[in-house]
Amino acid sequence: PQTIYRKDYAPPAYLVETVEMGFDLDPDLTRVATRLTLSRNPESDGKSVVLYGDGVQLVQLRMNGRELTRRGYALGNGVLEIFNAPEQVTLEIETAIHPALNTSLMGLYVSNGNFFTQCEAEGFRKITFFPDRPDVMAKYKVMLRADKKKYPVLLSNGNLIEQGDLGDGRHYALWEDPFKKPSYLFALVAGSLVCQEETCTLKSGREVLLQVWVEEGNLDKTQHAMDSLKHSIRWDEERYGLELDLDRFMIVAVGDFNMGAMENKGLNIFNTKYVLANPRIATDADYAGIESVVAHEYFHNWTGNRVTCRDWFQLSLKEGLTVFRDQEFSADMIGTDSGRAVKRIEDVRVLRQAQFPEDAGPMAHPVRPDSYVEINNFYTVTVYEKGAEVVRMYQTLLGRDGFRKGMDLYFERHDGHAVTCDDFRLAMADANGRDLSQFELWYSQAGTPRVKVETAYDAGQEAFEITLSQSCAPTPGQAEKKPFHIPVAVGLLDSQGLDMPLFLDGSGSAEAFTTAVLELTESSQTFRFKHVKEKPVPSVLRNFSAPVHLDIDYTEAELAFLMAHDSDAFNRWEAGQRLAMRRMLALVKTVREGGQADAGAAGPLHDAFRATLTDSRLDPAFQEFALTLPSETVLAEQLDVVDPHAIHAVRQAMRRSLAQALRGEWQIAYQANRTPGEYSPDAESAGKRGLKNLALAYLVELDDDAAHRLAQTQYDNANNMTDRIGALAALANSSAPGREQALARFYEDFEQEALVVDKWFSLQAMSRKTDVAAVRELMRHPAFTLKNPNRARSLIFSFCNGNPSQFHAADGSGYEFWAEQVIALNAINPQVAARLARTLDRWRKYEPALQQKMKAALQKVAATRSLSKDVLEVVTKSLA
Ligand code: DPP
Ligand code: ZN
Repeated sequence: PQTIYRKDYAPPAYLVETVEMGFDLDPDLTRVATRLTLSRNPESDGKSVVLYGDGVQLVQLRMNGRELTRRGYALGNGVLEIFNAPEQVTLEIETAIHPALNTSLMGLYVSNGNFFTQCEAEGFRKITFFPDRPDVMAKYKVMLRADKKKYPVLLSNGNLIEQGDLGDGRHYALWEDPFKKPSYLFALVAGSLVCQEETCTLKSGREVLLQVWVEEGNLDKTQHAMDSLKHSIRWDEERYGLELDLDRFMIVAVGDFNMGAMENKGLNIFNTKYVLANPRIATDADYAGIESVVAHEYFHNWTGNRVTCRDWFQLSLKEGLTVFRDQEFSADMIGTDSGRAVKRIEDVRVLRQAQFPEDAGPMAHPVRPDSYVEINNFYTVTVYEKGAEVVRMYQTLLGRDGFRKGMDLYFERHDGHAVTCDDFRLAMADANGRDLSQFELWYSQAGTPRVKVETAYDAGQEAFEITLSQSCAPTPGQAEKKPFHIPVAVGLLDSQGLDMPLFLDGSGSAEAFTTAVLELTESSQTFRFKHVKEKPVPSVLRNFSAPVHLDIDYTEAELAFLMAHDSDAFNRWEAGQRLAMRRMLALVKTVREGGQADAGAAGPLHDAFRATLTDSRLDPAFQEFALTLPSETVLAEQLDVVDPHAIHAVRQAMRRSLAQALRGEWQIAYQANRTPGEYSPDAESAGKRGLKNLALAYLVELDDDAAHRLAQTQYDNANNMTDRIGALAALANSSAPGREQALARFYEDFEQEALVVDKWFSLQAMSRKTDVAAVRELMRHPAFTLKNPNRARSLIFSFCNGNPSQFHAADGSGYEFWAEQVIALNAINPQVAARLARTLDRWRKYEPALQQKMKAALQKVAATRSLSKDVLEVVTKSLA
């Protein structure tokens, strides 16, 4: 397959002004008539109209009123080219497609009898031939025609202009989108759906209609999504002065969806997972996920839709920025300082768990990639989450007000246009009179930089020096890296644990502050603080001010001190993680050398954890995170050679020793954090449930009668899904007598709720008791299917990515299973298959015996015939 390079970008030869489409919807054969008006692009000297089509049958093609025969155009490899076209062109294109056979879930497809579309990134070309690239923006008018009984609801982007009967049992609806948009934001929905609707008054006084569309029977699960939408609208007005520009905003839930959701103009289409919630079926995490995804897609209306990407290499322009915006929104929705910190910890955990490994592996790519084979493979944690960190760094460097000025200038300059990451950076720089040219390296260099910290205190001079040195390991195609522009937020603690006033030498500011943002721009730089009355304990990279690895030598006593006193909650958490990590890595070494995973000697860690667990001033949500050990994946990242069994054994031993040593404290925390009464998903109650369920999970590590009873009682009495699933997960990991019965009962109780059945599969897939054979058995369950992405993810992905000790079975059976599933999924849905293919991309990091078996599995997939370019790109790069 062909590699596409960023450097080859050329503007399109023709621009599209208007698009009129007529759909005759039928699951077996849908006819699409498209009428385009195009004109030559003054920015190009090309004279060919270039259209893309993927798997669509061309029925007829007319140019300026005349039918074009095969002599008038060339068609091959999904490209239709009309040579030497006139200045102004009207094209009439008729295509035929087969929605019911479309299992890729890209383009127009059928889910549970209803029609849906997904056009990002290049799905529109599965509907008709079109200049399907984001820098071609046009106004759309869309006529939908379908059987009235089967498809009573007909939706598309923008405003409903007209609807009526066609007489033959069919009806129609005509939609018009007043805004120019790229084709990836096109959407239609047709089917039997119902909606919750509300009106909302915008800041300007304009009234808008908000709708959440779902299948019948789900109207009791839409309120939270609706509330989240209203909160998002309000927040974007207040924080960024951005108002909803449409009269109607629709969200539609669909059970078969490749991703989380999609920001089609005025008609967002969502995975049901990010819409449907009530206390019976949704956990606290589900509620939070819905709130953030609803916000994310809504925020795209400005950052993505009004200002869009020039080409797909710029994907992070909209995604990094919009993730940053949804992160800030969620933090504001919690509202408290400790809530904000907890949200930050959560986001950094995701970054370390998923993005740091990506950045260190064979698929590593810059936030703005230079090349791709399949763009769908670049909807990554690097583009999204690291991209959001890059946007956050502007705010850290420029301040909140400076960042807002940059946003205002960005919209002033680029509203209605398709632009690049450089345009965003320049808006930030120009609005603040700053030179941000070095900052560009965050977009062009892959890899996680490493910042090393060295300090020196001079009591005589009352001076404290911090020397920061940066480096970045090679990544594919990038052997040498230039120094990044890294904001490092620093505080100094005195012996009482209080923040010292900071006087940074050369900063020119006489004002005392307690956190300084040091700007590291060279390989190595020394920063000097004056008037430092005693030797401080430095708190470095506060609030995780840059997406880097931080190498800093602390004693265990210093870590315990920071954990107890740092005013920066993020670094309090970080200190605890470092303390635990240090112990665990030492134990892994012992185990690798043939010793026992005896965690008994972890005295200082126990003391520190005990202090956190019993400190009643702390926010329970913070306690939960602080008392959770670094994950097996995060541990693996710290090692040169990964032995997943040693890591698992150590983490388990550590959990058991913490359970044992703090048994009484866990029991007290369990009782103290009950949330009796009616369920509410608010952050405070959710935090308590989180800590309570963590206490339960630790206690169940003891696997004794008392713990079993506790879990069983919680299961029996639960009035919400968070408590129910918390208890079930605890039981599933134990040898409790009620384990099997609880699992069976859970299924019976929730058989009708697809999202809960997903949880049931997922929980078993990740149970330490589930091996490859048990997963194969679960695949034979009547409720299992590979065709539904959520279901495939719930069992297959959960096992391969979320159950390392079983997946990495010494005999390689996990890898064989993985290869089989990648191959099976490849034939159904390449995008989902390619995601699963990523599971083994870090195979070179494992111990030799496992490495060989992983490589064989990868080679097996690579040698499969009719591999999609999605999967081919992943396995080829993994083996390279
Ligand atoms: N553009 C979508 C999103 O991230 C991806 N399907 O919101
Ligand atoms: Zn997005």
